[in-house]
Amino acid sequence: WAQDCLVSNITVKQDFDRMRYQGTWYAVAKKDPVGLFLLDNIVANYKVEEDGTMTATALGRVIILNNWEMCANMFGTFEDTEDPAKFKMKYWGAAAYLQTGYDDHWVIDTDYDNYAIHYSCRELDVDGTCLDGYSFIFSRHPDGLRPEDQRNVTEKKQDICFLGKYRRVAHTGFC
Ligand code: ODT
Repeated sequence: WAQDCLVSNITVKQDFDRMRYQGTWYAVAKKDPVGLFLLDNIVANYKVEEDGTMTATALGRVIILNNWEMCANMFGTFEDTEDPAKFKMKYWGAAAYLQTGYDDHWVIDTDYDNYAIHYSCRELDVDGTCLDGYSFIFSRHPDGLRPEDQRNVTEKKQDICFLGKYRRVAHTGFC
């Protein structure tokens, strides 16, 4: 079986349950996009609003204007699509000089209690593979993934064609 790496063939979490996904997730690894933004100390907090809309906040260390280091306070609202695990994320920062954008936000896999694999392709290549994308590996535990989840996470990194492209995300208490 050879992987074709077509974005349209990437599978996401079946019957994604946004209620169970709520709460705090610590980024333990990240595949960066072009124009890298969040560096480390990245923590996301998801919530389902009373009308059912999923929203999130994220904190993370960033460097803006070339050498100003700060903790970015980011907000996102999620638009539903026909697939419950695929969203469009509109995001912005607490301050005007932070990044804004509109990205795909797919939940590739999660067990809700320990790990999650996020995926976003920003730019499709002409052949249908991802030209520019990013991905977060999240854990419910600030010290990282449980050993029993690592195999599955590695498998999923391969499924989304990002295996070998991740870096570890440090948590030093900066944010
Ligand atoms: O860091 C990068 O290089 C790309 C990521 C930029 C998007 C950051 C915006 C976060 C908005 C708040 C939402 C929180 C949910 C986060 C989950 C994962 C990815 C953003």
